[in-house]
Amino acid sequence: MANFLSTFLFFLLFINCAFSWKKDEFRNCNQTPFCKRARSRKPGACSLVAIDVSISNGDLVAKLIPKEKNQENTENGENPIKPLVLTISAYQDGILRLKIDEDQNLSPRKKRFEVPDVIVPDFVNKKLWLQRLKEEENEEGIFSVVYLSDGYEGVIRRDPFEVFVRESGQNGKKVLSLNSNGLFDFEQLRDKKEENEEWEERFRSHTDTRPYGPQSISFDVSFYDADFVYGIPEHATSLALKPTRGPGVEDSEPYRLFNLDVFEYIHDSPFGLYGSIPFMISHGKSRGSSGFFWLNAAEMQIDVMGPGWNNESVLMLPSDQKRVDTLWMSEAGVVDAFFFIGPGPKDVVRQYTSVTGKSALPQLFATAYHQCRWNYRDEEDVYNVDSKFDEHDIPYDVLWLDIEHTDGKKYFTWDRMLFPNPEEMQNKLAAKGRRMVTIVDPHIKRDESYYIHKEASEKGYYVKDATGKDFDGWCWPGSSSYLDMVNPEIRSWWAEKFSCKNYVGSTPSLYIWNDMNEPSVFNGPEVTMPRDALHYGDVEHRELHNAYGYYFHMATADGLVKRGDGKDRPFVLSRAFFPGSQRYGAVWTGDNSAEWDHLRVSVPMILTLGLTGISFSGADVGGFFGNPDTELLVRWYQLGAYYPFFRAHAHHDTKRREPWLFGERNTELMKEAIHVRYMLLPYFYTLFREANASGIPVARPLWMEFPADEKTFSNDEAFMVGNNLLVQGIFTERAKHVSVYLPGEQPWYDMKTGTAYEGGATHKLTVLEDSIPAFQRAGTIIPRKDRFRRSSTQMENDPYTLVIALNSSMAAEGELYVDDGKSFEFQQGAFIHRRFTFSNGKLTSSNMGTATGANNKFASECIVERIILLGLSPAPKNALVEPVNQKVDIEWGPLLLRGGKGKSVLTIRKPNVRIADDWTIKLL
Ligand code: NBV
Repeated sequence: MANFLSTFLFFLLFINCAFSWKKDEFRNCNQTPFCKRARSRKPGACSLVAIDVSISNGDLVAKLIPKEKNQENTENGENPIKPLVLTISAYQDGILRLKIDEDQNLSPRKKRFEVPDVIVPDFVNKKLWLQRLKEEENEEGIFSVVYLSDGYEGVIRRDPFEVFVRESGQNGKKVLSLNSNGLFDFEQLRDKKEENEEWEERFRSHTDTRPYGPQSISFDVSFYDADFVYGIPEHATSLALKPTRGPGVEDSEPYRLFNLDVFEYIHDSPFGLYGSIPFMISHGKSRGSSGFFWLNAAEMQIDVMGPGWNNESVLMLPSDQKRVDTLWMSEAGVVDAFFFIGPGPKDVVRQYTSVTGKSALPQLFATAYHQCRWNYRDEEDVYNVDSKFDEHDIPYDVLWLDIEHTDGKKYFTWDRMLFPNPEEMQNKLAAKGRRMVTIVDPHIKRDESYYIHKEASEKGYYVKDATGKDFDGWCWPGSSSYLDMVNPEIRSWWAEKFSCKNYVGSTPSLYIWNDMNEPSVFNGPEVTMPRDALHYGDVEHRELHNAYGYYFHMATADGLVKRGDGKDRPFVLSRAFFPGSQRYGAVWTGDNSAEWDHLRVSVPMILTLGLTGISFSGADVGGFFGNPDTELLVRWYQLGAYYPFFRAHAHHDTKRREPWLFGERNTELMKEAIHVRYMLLPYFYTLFREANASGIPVARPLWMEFPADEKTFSNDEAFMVGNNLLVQGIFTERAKHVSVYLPGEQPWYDMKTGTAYEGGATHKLTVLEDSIPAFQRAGTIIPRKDRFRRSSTQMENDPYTLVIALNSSMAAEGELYVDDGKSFEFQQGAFIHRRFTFSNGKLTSSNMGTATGANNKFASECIVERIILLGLSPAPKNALVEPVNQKVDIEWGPLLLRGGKGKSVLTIRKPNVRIADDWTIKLL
């Protein structure tokens, strides 16, 4: 009976959630006491001063104490106010790290949580050993200064305490600062002031026992010479973050960072979604970019202050010191903050990813097209969908199975009525070079006959509730518990579950999808785990909430690596994320809706993820909830083909929407969009390698490539794929015209027609049905593979096409990166990385630092079968390949790109040079 009742209640709850997003289910700042307290503080409220500033162990150290008080002072006569310990360290490449915590020697009530496993081990070795402290005094106070990098210094002002990075030398301009507005506050752990002091917090029907009381931290951070700030995903909102406070901003919530499973999220809101990255990047015309990262996994709220928020006249600021002020508030943890000096946007991203890691290089198949739906019902459905792709000549690489493939939502099992022969099914697809993905969520069904539950409960591997019992919450399987993934032992146990032996019915061509890992708990406060639940090491859930999904993703990805004996790169898609998630796999933007506004917001959401290290991301093509009309679906395919992660997905209540279900013409259009992606795979893969090496994302805001062009700063309708391609989405129904701003001084070539458009201008273009505007930047070379196969695997030995878009000096350059597409051997130099340069009528292919000859374990016989030159004049007659001294045909003719008929361009046919070799092709 009790069971029936709870199931009934659960369905009531679910039905309630399923209709639309209920704002009231989630806390706003006013209902969140730490946020409300921090937001109500006035500038200058912080009374802390820095004392005992010195150098110790290569760091600058100091103590923070309240002004005119000493350690004997008490707050309300009860709790001694203890000094806080401040440490500033400098790292190579212009990174300043600031830590502030309670003094461990004064035995605080509990050690506050510092997030482990995010900072990459390599970073620690980049510490600069500070030796000298320079003291300065002027009318603004006493300052202690340390070296940060050539041209920059780290500074601490004593009274009131302030930490900043400035340019060294005469002008000493500030770049980034903390506590310049005096909003710093650090609630130290303490005993109750009175026996009956109320520490509990209630929200709806939930009570948070808060056994440790208030422990929040807040402070202001200022970005100088900044026009805009960006970053801090995940929110469905604009790329340039809109102010949340200040004149003219009514009633806005701060940007919330709290991983949540939000049903039917709205397309423009600062509310927190599935993942959190507390990293913000500023950009301005006069100086460039700087960045700020706070490594903290508790709930965070961030205000972006509009000019004049503190009644300071905007006119008072010198025009070259335009500043964006922000307020950062977190419920718990410590201050572990990083300042990045830039000065270019790419520098900031490189600096940030030197702390949290570069994007993993995906297997090649994962960069191709994925077909998903909740759910492909059974094996027959799978075979049918698979063969329809072939019938319609549409390539795809991966077919996905959602929760219904399991036996009662017990992950690692199969519903054997629907999927009697899962291995055979995977093997049949694998024979065509295709893979499958199954979903594995973190909620474990509390069912004694389920081996995962049995082992986990016996070993004590579940997160505990506040009373110390296994936490029991509701999710898809009903009563569920959650593995304590913060514990490395549990992660390694979990990883073992992915071996082909342990995961019965799996084969090496099966990969994994982690959903609901915020974690989602249907009957929990705000659809997640109670904050007073307990983890490994007595850490409260409130302290690490935002990192839970990260650890789950990590353990799953490690599982796939172990499964392949460390040889194969894993592929795991995760919904929740945290700084560092880029090292473990892809993420997607969750349950969007089949609406034009959701198509539009997918661009800033993906660009923001890229700016904050997560290059491999995408949005559900077609929109998850609801039925897209055909035009929207087609436009979504056309845009999605340029997302780093390209997957169509749909809710189970929606109509089927595979690309062949909308009439011949629309099938053609969707197929065309998918073909564009396959054609560009060599270019995408080269960009994924760049992200892997440098952290620079695959999809980039225009200002990352054109940092001095103000017109690009708030453009979030167009974006760059690498530095060679600009893509403009079409976000309205039956659009006739679209305005496209093409930055820079050089022309751009329409990818389809070869037509040149002037740079530095806005062009009003006629919108076409068959594609969205995409342009190749003059001065670049894009490698492509133009033959179409069933999957990327089957294109492995196909020849290349090089598209050269010439700039006004008749020059261009580009890159091609190739490896085996699956193993880790590229880390040992098993790859081909070429640079192509065109100048003085000559195309040259040269090596970009690959191990050559016998040392290079990766060989490829692939050749270049076609070279297309855009923007060439005057017309050459012949081409000569060197060193073989062979003449090859050239011809003039219209650019023929998938049915489009364009400008007359020059094509060099069949030069047949190998991509692995050095060669030159001269136009004569
Ligand atoms: O597993 C079912 C879905 C999944 O298809 C979707 O992509 C996830 O974001 N999942 C959420 C749970 C239910 C959502 C209503």
